[in-house]
Amino acid sequence: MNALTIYGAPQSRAFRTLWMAKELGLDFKNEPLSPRSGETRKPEFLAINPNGHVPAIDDGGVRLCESMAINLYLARKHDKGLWPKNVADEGRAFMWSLWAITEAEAALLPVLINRFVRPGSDAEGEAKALPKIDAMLKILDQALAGKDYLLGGSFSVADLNVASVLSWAKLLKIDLKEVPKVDAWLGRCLGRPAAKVS
Ligand SMILES: N[C@@H](CCC(=O)N[C@@H](CS)C(=O)NCC(=O)O)C(=O)O
Repeated sequence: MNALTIYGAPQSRAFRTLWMAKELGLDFKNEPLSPRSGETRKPEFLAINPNGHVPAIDDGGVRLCESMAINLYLARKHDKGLWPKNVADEGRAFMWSLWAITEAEAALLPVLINRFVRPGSDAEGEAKALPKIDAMLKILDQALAGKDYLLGGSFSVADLNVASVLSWAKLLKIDLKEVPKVDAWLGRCLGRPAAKVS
């Protein structure tokens, strides 16, 4: 029996957690609930995550939601080289994980909705979001100056969390030529074997 169950289809934000579990080489079970299908509103799932959102995990009775928090927890618990080596870098990993949601995802989401989720539903939202995407990508590009990964020389939970959100930029075919360091870093991160989750 798997101690760890990950709820959420690989095409959803559960991709972030499935990638982390594969990086860590964990034995886990995936319940591939699809968002907007009604599966996330069933009482059995609401007992796991009352918000009705994926990803969520049940790790031997530890029930968590929020993709970034789950990944920080798993990387810390299993300490297989993805967890930062000092408290300053832990702070940076927390910062980048929150940044991934509040800056990167917030900028990308309106475009994802308008192009894929409800095509043509919010052209104005997309137009407002595009400059925010440019700004957020420039900040990330500057942060990557002189290093291969966000915390320095090696891939960490900070990279996985930010790159898993930035994978939407690839899906949306956002042009990354003005941000070459992001382009190369994202290629390195998403090219990892564990990032192929389906
Ligand atoms: N901030 C949350 C967002 C989770 C979320 O909104 N997930 C979507 C799927 S990608 C969802 O479960 N929606 C529920 C539904 O529409 O049924 C996280 O990062 O985990």
